[in-house]
Amino acid sequence: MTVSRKSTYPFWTLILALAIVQFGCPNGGGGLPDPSAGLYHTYAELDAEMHALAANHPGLAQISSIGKSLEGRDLWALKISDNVASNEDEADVVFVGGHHAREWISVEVPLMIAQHLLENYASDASVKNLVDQSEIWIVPMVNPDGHNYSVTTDRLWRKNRRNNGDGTFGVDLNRNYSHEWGGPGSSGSTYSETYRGPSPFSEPETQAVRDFLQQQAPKALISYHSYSQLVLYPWGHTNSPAPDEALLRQMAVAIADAIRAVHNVSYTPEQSSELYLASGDTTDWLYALLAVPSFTIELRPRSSSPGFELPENQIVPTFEENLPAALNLIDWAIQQSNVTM
Ligand code: 0X9
Ligand code: CA
Ligand code: ZN
Repeated sequence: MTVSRKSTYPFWTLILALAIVQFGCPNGGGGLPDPSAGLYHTYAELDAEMHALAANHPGLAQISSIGKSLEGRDLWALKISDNVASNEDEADVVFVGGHHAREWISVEVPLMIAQHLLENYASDASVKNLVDQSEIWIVPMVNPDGHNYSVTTDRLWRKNRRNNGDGTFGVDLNRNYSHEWGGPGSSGSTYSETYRGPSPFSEPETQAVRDFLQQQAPKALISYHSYSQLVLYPWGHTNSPAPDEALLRQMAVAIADAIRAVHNVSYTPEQSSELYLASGDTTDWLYALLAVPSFTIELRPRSSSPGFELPENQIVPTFEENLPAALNLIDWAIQQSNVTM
């Protein structure tokens, strides 16, 4: 008689097990392989890069978490300044990105600004001057849960990953800030892409940004988004002009001019409300709180094709054209602090 095989598992599992032993498993033997976003950074890659920047530039760069996302990811901030460990009496300037999950380029631009400042500090006297006289904060990914979902599951995801409890997910973080929360251009429907959440600052991500900005009280801020190539200034919740309309407009025009000077790409400066009315965004809230210039820059491309899916070969030129404007804004903030009374 023949000997029967008594194994619980079919024979092919043995072959598979041998194959894994032979060829290894991409992720240490468990779970899914790490997601990839090509030349764009995933959350894990951003985390690693920011820690590497801090480690490679001690005294000049310091990483901290300003809070955690709903799913528990740290919201990383990189501070760049001389004597970085001390809170000096220097102008604070903030560059944030990644409020909206699918706007991958909005993460890359602030990250590359940080890289530029740190990698050129020793060789470029103008960079050194700016960094020595200011405290620059880079918060490149405010919505890591949504970004991860965009990378792994749904490229065009916008909101965070709040379980709304009715089968829908997500709050639009750029409708969740408190100034005129619930006003025009935001939705009370959980199904909407512009769902404002159940209350102002209902989300841990916007709470973290709120607490961080209240703490730092920056002299200026840029919040990067995509797409449309716009330089937007408050107000966004109303067509009425902001109290500092003239200054805001002048600065937005200067930003657009500085951008165009690099690659001859046009970004249109305008009041946020001219794009469309929207209530509860970052820049309206900060401007209402501190009356400091707060801009939303909508990065490349100009139109819905390719829209949010900006080709990788445009990451570097988009950074390049936005760098001088960012440096100018830091310089402007320093000059404000130097005004003698
Ligand atoms: O709608 C937004 O949050 C921003 N555009 S995006 O396509 N990146 O989603 C624009 C916000 C500008 N603010 C106002 N228009 N209030
Ligand atoms: Ca300093
Ligand atoms: Zn956006």
